[in-house]
Order: sequence, then structure tokens, then C-alpha cells
Amino acid sequence: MAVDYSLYLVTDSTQAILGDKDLPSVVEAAIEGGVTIVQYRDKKTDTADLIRMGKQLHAITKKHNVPLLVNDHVGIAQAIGAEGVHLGQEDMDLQTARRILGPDAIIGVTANNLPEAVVATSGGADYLGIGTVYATPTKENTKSIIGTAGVKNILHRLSTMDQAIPTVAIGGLNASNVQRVMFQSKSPSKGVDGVAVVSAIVAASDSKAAAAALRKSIDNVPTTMSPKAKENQKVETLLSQVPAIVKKLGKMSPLCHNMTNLVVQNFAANVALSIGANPIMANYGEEAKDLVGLGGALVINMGTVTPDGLLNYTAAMRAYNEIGGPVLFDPVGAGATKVRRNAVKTLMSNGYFDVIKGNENEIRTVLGESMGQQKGVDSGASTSEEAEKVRLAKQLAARERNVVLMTGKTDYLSDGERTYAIKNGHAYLGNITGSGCTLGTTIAAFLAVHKEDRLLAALAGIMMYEIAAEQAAARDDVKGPGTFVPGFLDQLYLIAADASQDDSEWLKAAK
Ligand code: 3NM
Repeated sequence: MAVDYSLYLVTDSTQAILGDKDLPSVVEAAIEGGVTIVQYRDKKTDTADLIRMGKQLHAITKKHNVPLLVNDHVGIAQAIGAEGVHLGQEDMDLQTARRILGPDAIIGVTANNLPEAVVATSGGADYLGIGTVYATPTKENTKSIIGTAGVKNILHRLSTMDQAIPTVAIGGLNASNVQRVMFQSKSPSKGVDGVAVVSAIVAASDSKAAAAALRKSIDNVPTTMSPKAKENQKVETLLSQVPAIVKKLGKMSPLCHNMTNLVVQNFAANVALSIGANPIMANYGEEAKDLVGLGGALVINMGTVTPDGLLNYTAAMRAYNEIGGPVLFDPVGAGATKVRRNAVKTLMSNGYFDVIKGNENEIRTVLGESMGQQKGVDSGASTSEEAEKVRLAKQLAARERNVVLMTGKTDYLSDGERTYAIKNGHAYLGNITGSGCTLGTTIAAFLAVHKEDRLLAALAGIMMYEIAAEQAAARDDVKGPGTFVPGFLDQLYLIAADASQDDSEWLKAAK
């Protein structure tokens, strides 16, 4: 029988998670909501009660034609006639369990690292539970937190083996991240076959609705970052579409939700207005729940990060991730302090970013290749050759399956497959505050209106922004950074106005 691992429920009977709810009712509702396999996991109860509850649960799962596995206790699985067991690394060994339960039993094994995954796969496990993906209070003594990068590593190693068995990811998964975990695990190897959750269903007040929400996310995992990427390889093809996208932005006037630093709030709002977007500067995470419904995009700019700020970013990012709304991350000063390095880690492990935009130091830090302490938060001197810069942008984008913009004198834009160098812009941008941050605001607005190819959306934003800067610097009334700012806002505004008349003269300046 082919087993469907796509939404795997692991039970928990503790007060902290189950509360006063009735476990069999929770399991039945979860199956009705879309759970495809159930593991009865109870580390505390004694044998007689385990058997009693196991029998009740099995009656329910059988009725719905869903397999029931028992965590750890091979004897109890046998006693209740369950379809199989799930074994942790400290439980009975796979071969003994197989001998006891026979060839038809489903036996799953937990794998936290490459050797465990390889041994279980070659030892005849039917599936692997790969984790712990994200930190979770549900399981005591979890080993390392491996993130989506760790899951990818294991899947990649498994893809080189003769046997191919299904995998599920586990640990800290919920409606805001299952889609991302499945999406990010997919490349370069086949992704996970499902996700296993405890608290996302068992702790929910309505387990059927919770399962249904997870089901919906799982059934709609994007296959590629940009569906149109294949047709959009050549620079000319990409650029030819920019005017229409600028025009679309003016027409749709998307909400551009900024959680940005104290220094640039006003400037970012003005830039958003000038390009035709509709800015809101809302730093309280709770508000995101209402704002996501408006179809805009979110900018998380951690330029003046605080502990409260970090909680707010996380809440907002989750709200956008839950509905697949675009999120841009600007890890300002990522390498400058320990607080910022930790903030990057927290944010990267809590959400999916469609675009990460930063200078070379920041991108390196996000990638985990720190170059030592960065001074201040400004762009910093360039340190590496072109090939190295291309590698950095490309590697981060491939790892995250998103778009990375690495800014500098030349900007590098990559989605892991396509990488472009952009040489537009003007030195004055380096003489005013917030030019990098407001480029983030601009790109986010474009992400909101052009979802088919996020790299192209980002490119449209960069072109409009950097060419407007060149035009402003060339104006007679612009004499230096001070007069540059209003000139720049004017030129952004004029490009937006021109675009509505299908005039793309400005784009001829693209380099
Ligand atoms: N196993 P939640 S993590 C049962 O890493 C279990 O092997 C894990 O709970 C592992 O979905 C975990 O509430 C608990 O985060 C997962």
C-alpha cells in the first residue's frame, strides 16, 4: 500500500499541548482536516493506558483508512495491531523491530544528521523523519536544530543512494512555514514528501481547521521561485518588460508595508509615494495580520533592531509567509554586532524572504561567512573580485531559493540560476542616508505587483531607482547631496508618470 506522508500528525498528551481536549476527538478532527498518517506518541503513560488509548486511536484511523504508527513501543504497536512504529535513535534498533513486526509493517526512523540518515535508509527503514528543523518546546532534549539548509543537505546525500525512501520534516513546523520548508528543500534534490507536526494541530483549539490550513499550504507549494524564469534569461528580454511593470505599479498602487529603521522612515515613505506605491510605516507586528489581506509587500529592515523589534518582525513575517505575500529582508549592518548577527539567525530561521538585499558584508554574514566585525552600518568598501561577488549572491539565492541583491558600485542580482551585474546609479546615493534602505522599499513595491518572476520585479525596481538617481544628478538644480534628495524624488515621480504613457526613454540608460 502506498503511504501518503504529506501531513503527518504526531500526538502529544501533555497538558501543555493537548490541554483538556480529548485526544481521540483531536485525532479524528485532524484526519477530517487532511492528516494522512498518525503517530501515537506518549512518553509518559504506562503500558496498560497506552494500549487502551492506542486501541481507541486505531479504531478511528482504521475507519478513515489512515495508518497508525506507535512511537518507540514495538510491543504496543503489535498489541493494538498498528500499521507500524516510529523509532528514535535511542529506541529499539531497526532490524530487531523489523524481525518482530514483519516485512509489511511501516517502520520510520528519526535522522538528525547525514550518518543517521544513511544508516537508516540502507538498513531498510520505510521513511525518515528529518529534524529538528526549527527549535521547538514540544520535544525535550532535541539534538541540533538543522534548519532548511540541514534538511537540504540530508536530502542531497540521500539522492546519491540506491534506495530512495520517503522523508518528512519535523520540528517547529506550522502554517506559516510548512510551505517554505517544502519549497526550500526541493532544490537541487527531490524535496521532503511531507511535514510532521505536533503542536500546530494538537495545541490548536480547532484541530480540523488547523489541519485544513496546513493541508492547503502543502497542496500549494510553489515548484519554482519564478514560473517565468525560463523565458526570461536574456537581459534584453528582461529589460523589455520593465516599462510595463512600472506602469502596473502605478495602476495598482500596492501597499508597501515598511518595518524600517528610525533614520529612514520619512524618506522611505516619500520614495514609495514617488514611485506610485502606497506606503505604510507599521512597526507593530500584530498589525500585519490585517495588512496582509491588502495584497502588498513587507520590508523588514533591521537597521535599528531592538528585542521588541525582532519579535515584531517575526510576527509580521509569519503573517505574510502564511499567505505567500512577498517579504524583502534588508539585514542592515548584519555583521556589525553580536545582536545583529543573532537577529539575522532568528529571522532566517523563522521565515521565508522572497528577496534579501544587502551589501557584501551583510550578504556574507547571512550566508554564514563572516569577515569579522563590520564598522558601522554603511555600505563599506568592496573587498572582492567580480567572480567572488557573483558566487556570494548566487550561493545565497540558491540556498534560500529566493532572490538576492548584493549592492555596491556594481549590484549583483541573482535567483541562484540567473545572475546579472547592474552598473547604474550615482555616487550621490552614497552621500545621502537611507539610499540602500529605500531601494529595498522600492523593490518590495515591485514584488507586490509582479509575482510571476521575482527577479524581474526586483530588476524593475533597481532600474527605476538607479536611473532616477542618474537623472537627478544631471539636473542643473542639483548641486550636491542636499539638492540631490528632492531632485531624486522628482525623477522617480517623473519616471512613474512617463511609464503611464508607455514612454520608456529613461530605460535606455540601463547598464
Ligand atoms: N521529534 P512541534 S522534533 C516529536 O527532531 C519530535 O526528531 C523531533 O513538535 C525531532 O511540531 C519533535 O510541536 C517535536 O514542533 C515536534
